[in-house]
Amino acid sequence: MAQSGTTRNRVAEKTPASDLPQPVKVQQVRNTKIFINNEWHTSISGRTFPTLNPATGDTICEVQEADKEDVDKAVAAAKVAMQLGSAWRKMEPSRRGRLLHRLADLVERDRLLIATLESLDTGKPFLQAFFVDLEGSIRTLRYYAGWADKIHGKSVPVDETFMCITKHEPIGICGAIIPWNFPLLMLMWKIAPALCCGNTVVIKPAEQTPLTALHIGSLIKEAEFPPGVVNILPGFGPTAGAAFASHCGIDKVAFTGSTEVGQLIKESAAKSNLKRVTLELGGKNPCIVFADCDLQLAVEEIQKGAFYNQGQCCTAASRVFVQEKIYEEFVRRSIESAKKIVIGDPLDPQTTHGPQIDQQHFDKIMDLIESGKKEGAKLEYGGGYLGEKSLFIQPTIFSEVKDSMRIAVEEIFGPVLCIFRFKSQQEVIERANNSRYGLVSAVFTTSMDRALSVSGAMETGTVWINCYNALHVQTPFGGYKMSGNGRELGEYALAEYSEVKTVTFKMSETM
Ligand code: NAD
Ligand code: NW8
Repeated sequence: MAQSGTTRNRVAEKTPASDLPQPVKVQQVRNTKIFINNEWHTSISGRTFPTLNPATGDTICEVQEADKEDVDKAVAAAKVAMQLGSAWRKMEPSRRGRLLHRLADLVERDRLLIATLESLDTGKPFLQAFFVDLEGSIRTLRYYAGWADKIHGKSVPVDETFMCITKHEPIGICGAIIPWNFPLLMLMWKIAPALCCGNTVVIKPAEQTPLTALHIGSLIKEAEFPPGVVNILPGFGPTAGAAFASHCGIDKVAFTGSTEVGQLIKESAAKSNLKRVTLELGGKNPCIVFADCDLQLAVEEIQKGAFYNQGQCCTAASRVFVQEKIYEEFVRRSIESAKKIVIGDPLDPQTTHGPQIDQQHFDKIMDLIESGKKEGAKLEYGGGYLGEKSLFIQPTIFSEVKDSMRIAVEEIFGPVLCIFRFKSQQEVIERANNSRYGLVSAVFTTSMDRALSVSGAMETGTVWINCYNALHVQTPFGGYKMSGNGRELGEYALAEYSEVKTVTFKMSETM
């Protein structure tokens, strides 16, 4: 059902427009080629592909399409850059940190342009790109810049005739396969720890959203990273992406995306060279709202959690369990809160909700919304889309959702909030954990005891208590169960980008 009429339910709190960052007018996108060895290359096949603006359906520009042969070329360059005696290999660790800081400086300088490109390519509101994606990216670079000269091993006491030390060495050539929901931020979560540990990288941005990654290519060159240290290959998953996973010259792949593709990557890694694999996959993230919580806080945080980035977050709050005593009031306030969301042009500073990424994804979300209606969930708000041929889906709220419905089990990755009813703590813990996923969960309560005991019981890599999407570059992020392998961010991510070497000296003389 197409919904016409008001796309603007309410105008957001007025901030004088002149005080807000403004998008840049992009006449022509400058960086559209394959970036290898600090140079721009056309594809070996000669093919290009268009990248679209999801808000309008227009082609933003054509981009060179990398395939297996281009991946081979990039891996060869990354290998030379990594060789013993190369500038990168010999570089003092603190200089690697300086380079990462210099990259952060350049990202800050181009912040408006990069946020504009991100908004055009993904459809996310420009201000969110500016304040969240760019802020997170800059912080990630600076955090790992600081680690570069602080990565060290230990001396290990064994018996007195030996001296044993451990060294943390780079793994080698690290592939990064990036999704379309946070194209720049996910790239930074991978390249910052990889480079800080002294690796070289080959990156494949998602085919829907290659533009900010390519801009970073130009900044890598300007920051004067040695050629071949960072290589960027726009292209498709089954071609360029699959070539990463099966490549015997790639030592590690870090992937963020769907569980299905994560499984394919691990399989190819096993069959090729047993490359290391870290995976950040989906979630079906439970939020537990106890009757003793600060209700308005819970409503607002969960709302942001469910609808942020049009629901296209691996962290999306997708199963909200509300204790029966406050259930009706939670639903009522959630509807009130959803009415304040402003759907519109992503470049408009008032807009808080943009289009979904593409037609295929739009169709998948609408199919799941229809399944919710058919299976008997109660549609409380939204459920439609705006206009013909548009990718805008209304924020949607279902109540009376039952655990076996498709919308309760499958990752929707769209703006759909599903509300469930629960009675007891024990019951809700079991239901919350009854999922193949285990990325994040949230607990809303004013009882410290309850918060701590429930957080202990959650089978998820992150538990947020009285908050949501509270990501910090200093804290590790990753999944239990089928939500992934390994951790990104924080000190823990360093372990995913280094090999530990034991060096044992036999001493001929002892005291
Ligand atoms: P996807 O997993 O297909 O895409 C993610 C990345 O993997 C892209 O760069 C893509 O080109 C690449 N890729 C695809 N097939 C590949 C292959 N065979 N080998 C190597 N790389 C490959 O995700 P999608 O199809 O864009 O989205 C589908 C669903 O995935 C979404 O609905 C959502 O549930 C999930 N998803 C999750 C995240 C996340 O942040 N965890 C991000 C995007 C999508
Ligand atoms: C890295 C990330 C962040 C940050 C702040 C606010 C809202 C949502 C997200 C977010 C360093 C510092 C801050 C968010 C980002 C990525 C995903 C989901 C949510 N990140 N943020 Cl996958």
